[in-house]
Amino acid sequence: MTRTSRLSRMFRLRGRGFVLLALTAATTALFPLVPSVAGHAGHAGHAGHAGHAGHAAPAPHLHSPLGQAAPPGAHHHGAPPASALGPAAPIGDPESPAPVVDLARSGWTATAGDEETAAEEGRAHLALDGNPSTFWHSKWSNGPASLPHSITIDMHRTAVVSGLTYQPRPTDIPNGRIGAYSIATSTDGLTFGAPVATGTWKDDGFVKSATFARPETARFVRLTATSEAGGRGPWSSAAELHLSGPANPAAHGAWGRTISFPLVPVATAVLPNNKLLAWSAFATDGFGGSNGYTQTAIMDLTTGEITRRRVDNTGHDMFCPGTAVLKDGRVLVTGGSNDRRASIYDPVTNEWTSTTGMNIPRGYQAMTLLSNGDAFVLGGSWNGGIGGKDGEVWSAASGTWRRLPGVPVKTTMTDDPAGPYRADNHQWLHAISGGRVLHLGPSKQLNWISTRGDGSITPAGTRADSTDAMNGNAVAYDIGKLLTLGGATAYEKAPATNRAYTVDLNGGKKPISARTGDMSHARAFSNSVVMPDGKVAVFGGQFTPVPFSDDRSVLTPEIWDPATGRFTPMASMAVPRNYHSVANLLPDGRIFTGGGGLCGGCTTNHPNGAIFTPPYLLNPDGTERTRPRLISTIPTRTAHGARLPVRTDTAIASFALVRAGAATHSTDNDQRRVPLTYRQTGTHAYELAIPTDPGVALPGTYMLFALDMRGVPSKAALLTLN
Ligand SMILES: [Cu+2]
Repeated sequence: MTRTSRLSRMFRLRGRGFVLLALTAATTALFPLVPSVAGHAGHAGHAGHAGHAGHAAPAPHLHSPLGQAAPPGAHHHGAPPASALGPAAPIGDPESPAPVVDLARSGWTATAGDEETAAEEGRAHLALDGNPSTFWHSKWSNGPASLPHSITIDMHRTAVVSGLTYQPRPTDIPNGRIGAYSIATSTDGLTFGAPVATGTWKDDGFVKSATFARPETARFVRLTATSEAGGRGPWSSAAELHLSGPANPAAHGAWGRTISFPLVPVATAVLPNNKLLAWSAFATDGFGGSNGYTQTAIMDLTTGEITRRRVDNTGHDMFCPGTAVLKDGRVLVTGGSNDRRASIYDPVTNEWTSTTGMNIPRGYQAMTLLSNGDAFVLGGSWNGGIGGKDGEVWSAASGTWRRLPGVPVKTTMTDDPAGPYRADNHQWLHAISGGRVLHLGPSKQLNWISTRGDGSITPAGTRADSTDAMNGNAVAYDIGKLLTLGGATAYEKAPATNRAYTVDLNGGKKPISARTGDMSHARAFSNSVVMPDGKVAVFGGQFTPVPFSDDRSVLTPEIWDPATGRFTPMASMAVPRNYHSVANLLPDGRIFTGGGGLCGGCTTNHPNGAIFTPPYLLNPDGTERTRPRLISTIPTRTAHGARLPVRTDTAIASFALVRAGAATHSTDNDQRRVPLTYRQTGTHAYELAIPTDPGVALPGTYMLFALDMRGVPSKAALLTLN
């Protein structure tokens, strides 16, 4: 039984009274999640308006409490909470957290008061088929049926429902977009109560939502359209309809408030001093040309303070770069808008310096650190000319680049219809022993790469039945084990997949690939993050990837469990995170998501972020679970093969190192999880074995987590493994 169905059964048994009680409790309980709130009392007003992120403050210092979960109803910005009696909220606020979870649609059916079946296929069930290209349409041929039109969902089980989302038909033809609407529910399909939501949706192609005046226990939900959004005719249509119910923090996690950033965080890296480095391009909200400077921002994860800074001294516009966390915790950034440049950020001195430029100019290339501390780069025809973006290696010792004529980019490319310009972008690279690398996508062909001498590349099979999966994700969730998910056969305008695969390198010569459970939602441009317990969380993305568009955004995160191979939906996101968005595991076990856009005056710029608290940290009432603590001082530096003594305040079931991530363009070749072997040396005293192989524990910045018997992680100790 899935968590969702267990939850709905719980609500079914206990009824509405329980839900209201739970929501009220959560309102007060969610606030104490973050100790920094009190310290920022003077900025309470600011935090309350963090959702108005479109107006990025030019001030260099912004204060935003971290991980602060908003209470249910906070998205109404002062209006009564959704559970209060009173007029229904017309539309949910798209910039703030919705404490809801998408209800699984399996077994659902739909009927309509009328539907077109002659001139086109417009039956009601097409609003539930998961394909936004097909849609329910009211009868229009041979004399159209007149407004109003209604469509009724039968869930075939009783559930607590608190909202509906409506996805209009594809934007090429707008006919039938619903304008004025009302929603009513029923337990028997015959008697429908007074409307639980009414309002008027805008005449555009974006996904719409309606929050009910109160959660309703129901089996049937009826959406009635009383006008066409553009007044074009007496029609109604719906590509997809979803229902949502109140989220249970212990099952679905919780979202903090939207945090304003002084730029669109297009690229991010987790730093060893508990800070998050973010940057955009020469501009905070747009890109173009090769301007020789970059807008950066550093978020202090302890205080929430965000410091903006324009970096000029490296002559490097670092938009659309390659990134690698170096063995000493510095961050190497290559190419992008200034396509040969290479820059290094040092978190100790807080300074950027230049290293030697690459031999081959690149933008949208892939990078990874190697087990020997050098860095490997491949691909990148987005800038500096198309094609020939063969491999090269940066030497940590000399700071110079060496071409690898034996590693041509060609065999790593996808079959993108746009050719090499798009086909050699964003490779998934996983460094292993001996300076070697597994290239495992997004092309369906996998390859072993050696970086010795002139280098070499040899085929390593395919990802089971996977197609090319450009702008999908690859995540190293265990030693020699990766999860790949999502992506599309082309960089843009091709349907994304909901399929996911495991790639296991532990078997010997060829990686073993297998299909695992499907995501509930097909997506590309998403970001995925491995958590200390080995589960993988995926955020954002679009059903069909289109740069600088939020059409068909997937707002439901999902968490994959390696033990079951299943994905579980999480609490809905408030802000779409698509092209140019990021996600990173933070040292406190929460997850940062942010960015999207960077398109100047467009409507899809998201100069903000939000922090997701995974279920493992939360009680059902939204309060934080008791976390194990590392009580001994952990050295900030350690070596391969070292034995690390650790004392904790409670019994520990497992320890894991998670390498600091560096994300951009749906790619993070830096993050990897390395579970540790250990022996117990006393009561709550342990000795951890740091792996001897730098191909297993790639040098760099790591977060050390201890997980208790219930799977609750400690806050991490940050250390550099070199
Ligand atoms: Cu880009």
